[in-house]
Amino acid sequence: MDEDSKEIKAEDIKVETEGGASKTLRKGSNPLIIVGILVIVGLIGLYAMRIKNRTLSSQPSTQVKGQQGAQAAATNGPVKEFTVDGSNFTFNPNTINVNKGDTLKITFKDDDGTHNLVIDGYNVSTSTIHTGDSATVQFVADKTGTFAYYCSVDSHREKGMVGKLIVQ
Ligand SMILES: [Cu+2]
Repeated sequence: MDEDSKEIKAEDIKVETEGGASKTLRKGSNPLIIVGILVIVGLIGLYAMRIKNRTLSSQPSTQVKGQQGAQAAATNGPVKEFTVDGSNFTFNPNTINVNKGDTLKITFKDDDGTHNLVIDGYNVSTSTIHTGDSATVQFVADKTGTFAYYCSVDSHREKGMVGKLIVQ
């Protein structure tokens, strides 16, 4: 049945064109189909690439958003972590240098005795802890200056539990 219909088609072509031309058309019918498929595949490919380009172009915009977010965080400065060891009666280190805008994360480790770490200039203080414990405070160093940090237990400050936070 299929072959019959093909022959009919071929005859139709023959009617419209001369013998030689109809042969080439008939032979060329398969390549034409292939070309047609290639064109369709090509169009699908182009369409797929367009979609891909769209998703690719949308990704940088989210990356830009991410960078803006990072920049927004950068105005607060990086988080700078410090560990301050406290013992009877000293802080180690007893000087901390940071830049204005830095976020400070200070972990106060109590190596010996009952202590705390207080920074009046920033309204920051840890709870009073005991040997082996630690406490963490985090804040943004948003003003320049030299601020004392000290232990407010008894007369520990006078005995030497005092240090300097220098914000430049
Ligand atoms: Cu103390």
